[in-house]
Amino acid sequence: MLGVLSVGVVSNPTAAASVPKHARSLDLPLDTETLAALPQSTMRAQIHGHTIECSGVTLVDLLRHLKVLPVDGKPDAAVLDQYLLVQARDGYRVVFAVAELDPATGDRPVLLANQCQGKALDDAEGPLRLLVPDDRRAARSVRQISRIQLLDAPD
Ligand SMILES: Nc1nc2c(c(=O)[nH]1)N[C@H]1C(S)=C(S)[C@@H](COP(=O)(O)O)O[C@H]1N2
Ligand SMILES: [Mo]
Repeated sequence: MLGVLSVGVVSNPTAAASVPKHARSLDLPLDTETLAALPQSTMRAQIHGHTIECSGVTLVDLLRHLKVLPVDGKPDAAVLDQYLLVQARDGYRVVFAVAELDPATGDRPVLLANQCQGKALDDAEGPLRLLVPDDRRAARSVRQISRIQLLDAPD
């Protein structure tokens, strides 16, 4: 794909304007101070048949803090092509549409957890992980989170 794209750009200068680009890219703050200042929530989810209970901050509250989502009501239509890319230290990556999380649209709860079963998370799991209780399998319950970016879908 990239090869095809660069050929197009070289042969047709006007195509340069349509090179996929992320008009908006924002790293979500994941530091302890920011997260501790936000509302704390608890969620329970099944992972491989056993239930874990974790606490932390919902992705919605983090997006509200950043003014990506409103505290109440419908978000701006601009969020409809935005998504979060969640990356882990082991290279695992998953995405969530902002609209999927937005309480006025998809309303899928996702917790950014710093504690499970009443304890801080060890290096294999944390210090931060996701919990996605309504997913049918735990594949997006990312452990070892290193980065969460807010991105615009490419042109
Ligand atoms: N960083 C990272 N997170 C991950 C995975 C992974 O390979 N790496 N696997 C996912 C899958 S497929 C599942 S089922 C759950 C398993 O969670 P557990 O290790 O807490 O049981 O983690 C998810 N989160
Ligand atoms: Mo899994």
